Amino acid sequence: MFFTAVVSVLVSSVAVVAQYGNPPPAQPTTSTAPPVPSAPANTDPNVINVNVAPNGQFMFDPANFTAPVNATVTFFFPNSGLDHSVTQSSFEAPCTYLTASSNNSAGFDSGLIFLHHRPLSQASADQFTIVITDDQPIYFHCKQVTHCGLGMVGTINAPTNGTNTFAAFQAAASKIGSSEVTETDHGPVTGGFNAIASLAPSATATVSGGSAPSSGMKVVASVGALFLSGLAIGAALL
Ligand SMILES: *[C@@H]1O[C@H](CO)[C@@H](O)[C@H](O)[C@H]1NC(C)=O
Ligand SMILES: *[C@@H]1O[C@H](CO)[C@@H](O)[C@H](O)[C@H]1NC(C)=O
Ligand SMILES: *[C@@H]1O[C@H](CO)[C@@H](O)[C@H](O)[C@H]1NC(C)=O
Ligand SMILES: *[C@@H]1O[C@H](CO)[C@@H](O)[C@H](O)[C@H]1NC(C)=O
Ligand SMILES: [Cu+2]
Repeated sequence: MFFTAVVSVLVSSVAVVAQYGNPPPAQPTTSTAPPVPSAPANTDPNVINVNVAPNGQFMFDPANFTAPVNATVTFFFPNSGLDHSVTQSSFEAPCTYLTASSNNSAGFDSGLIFLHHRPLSQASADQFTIVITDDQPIYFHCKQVTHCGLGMVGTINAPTNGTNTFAAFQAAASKIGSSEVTETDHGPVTGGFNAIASLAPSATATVSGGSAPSSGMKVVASVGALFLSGLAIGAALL
């Protein structure tokens, strides 16, 4: 409890500094991170939960799965550590946001989730949900610099054989590796191609399937957290 409270105060003050335009603070190390809420187990094929960077690993879990039309896929962000995103891309350009073309509408993008700029009391598992609209493959990655090149990518309904498989997509991302181009973060983008996000990511009042950041603190719901998140993003752009 005491330890958690100390960490909370530290992170709170960091968040205040960040709002006044200083560069993003040093990332908390994993040894000081609070418990990371994890996604509930997948038992319903129409409701799929994905952990973003479980245990600080640069991965999605699951990273490669099928989802029927109308299924909801919800990404659970950790409440500490590095910032991450769920950003739609294409097989051809694994680490690049999918812009609209004559072949496709623009991709969905959670935007980078600046969780470490928040007080831990508000850093419950942010969630970002997409609804599958087609049986065609969906490719996505994390836009945080270096993460995609480290293989932090995922596929939904990718072919199981041939050239455009999950394995080939991840290999293509890893091949980009450290020459990955830094992507601009414009915050969340709703919509998408073969899957649609209707809402920006938001913190939730309850933490499903994991421990709350601190047992003594009530987790504050979305509005305040989104406001803070907006400030953090604004500060990062200065
Ligand atoms: C998906 O949902 C829409 C709207 O509710 C419905 O019209 C459609 O039949 C559903 N498709 C499938 C494959 O379930
Ligand atoms: C659209 O798809 C065709 C066929 O796959 C491809 O040749 C073309 O380059 C694509 N156009 C764009 C703008 O992505
Ligand atoms: C390759 O995948 C297609 C569907 O994506 C399937 O119909 C076919 O049987 C697969 N072929 C092999 C050799 O696994
Ligand atoms: C990706 O998922 C599909 C469907 O679940 C599976 O058939 C395929 O073997 C997986 N590919 C890899 C590389 O894990
Ligand atoms: Cu990441």
